[in-house]
Amino acid sequence: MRKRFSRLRDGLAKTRRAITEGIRGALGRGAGLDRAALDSIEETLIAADLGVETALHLIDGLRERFGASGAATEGGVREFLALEIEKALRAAERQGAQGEPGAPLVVMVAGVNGVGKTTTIGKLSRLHADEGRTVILAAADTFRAAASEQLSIWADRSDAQFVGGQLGGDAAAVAYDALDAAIARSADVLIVDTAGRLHTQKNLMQELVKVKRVLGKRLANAPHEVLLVIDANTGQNALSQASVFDEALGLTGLVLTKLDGTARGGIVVAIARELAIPVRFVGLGEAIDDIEPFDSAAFARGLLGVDGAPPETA
Ligand SMILES: Nc1nc2c(ncn2[C@@H]2O[C@H](COP(=O)(O)OP(=O)(O)O)[C@@H](O)[C@H]2O)c(=O)[nH]1
Ligand SMILES: [Mg+2]
Repeated sequence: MRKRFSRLRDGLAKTRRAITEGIRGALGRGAGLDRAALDSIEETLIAADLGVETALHLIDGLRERFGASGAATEGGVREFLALEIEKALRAAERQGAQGEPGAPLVVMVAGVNGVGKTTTIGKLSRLHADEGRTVILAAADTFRAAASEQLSIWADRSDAQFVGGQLGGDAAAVAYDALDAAIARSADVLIVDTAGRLHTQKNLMQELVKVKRVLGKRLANAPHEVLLVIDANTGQNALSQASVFDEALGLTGLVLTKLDGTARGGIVVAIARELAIPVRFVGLGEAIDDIEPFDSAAFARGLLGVDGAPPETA
């Protein structure tokens, strides 16, 4: 438990430092939460990628909470922001998909190139295997030869089975065959990897829609989860990625990768608040266990440094 807690805390270190230093600087002029201080905190929040809309909402809240007296302490401001952010994250939470008894849980994973889809699938596969579930990974990324190979390596690492397709083959056909195999072998979970694409590439988005539709033909209600993987360093473009993929596929959740080392962790808050899509997992490194289920409270506190955790080095 201790270790997992610290990992998220470490991942948020850069974003937290930027935010807490910004708040300290704003209040450090000794004029309390005056207009200039609020402006400066607003800039800090926007720089951490919380988004303009969310930043304005938080600043309004601060003005209301501390406005009249203007006598705000650094700790008080941090506590207030952590609570407001936790509220925003909780509002987007939704129950995870269960799948149906006697049939595999089908998870489809999408996202633009290089965000960490395949790596995330390997990590998720490991999490399921650790819970005693049998997992099949399907390589419906048929664009690159290396893609299939990469996924099969993750299958080995996570004790999952692997179903691939031919290079340049039909992604939907691979997905269909893999679900067929998952049902025949009574697998508990099928995770479908897809080729990276820009959300602006209409024909490729159509292919994804087809993958989704075909899964539903083989098994009613599949896929049960449609996850969009987003690189935490993407910045505000993540918002448009999420909204376009959501429109095409109906996302059930997000995975935010590469939270380790980014100073832009606030994007999670912007997405949750503006799109109401829940974050399911965060990626905190390249190794198989560098993943954590998303925890709204831990995230909000880690972002503002009010989690009371002992220092990382302890
Ligand atoms: N630091 C860090 N790197 C990651 C994380 N997730 C994935 N990566 C790296 O991002 C790169 C692209 O990952 P990949 O899974 O191939 O992306 P895909 O193209 O979306 O399938 C690889 O070098 C991964 O090791 C993460 O959470 N943290
Ligand atoms: Mg990939």
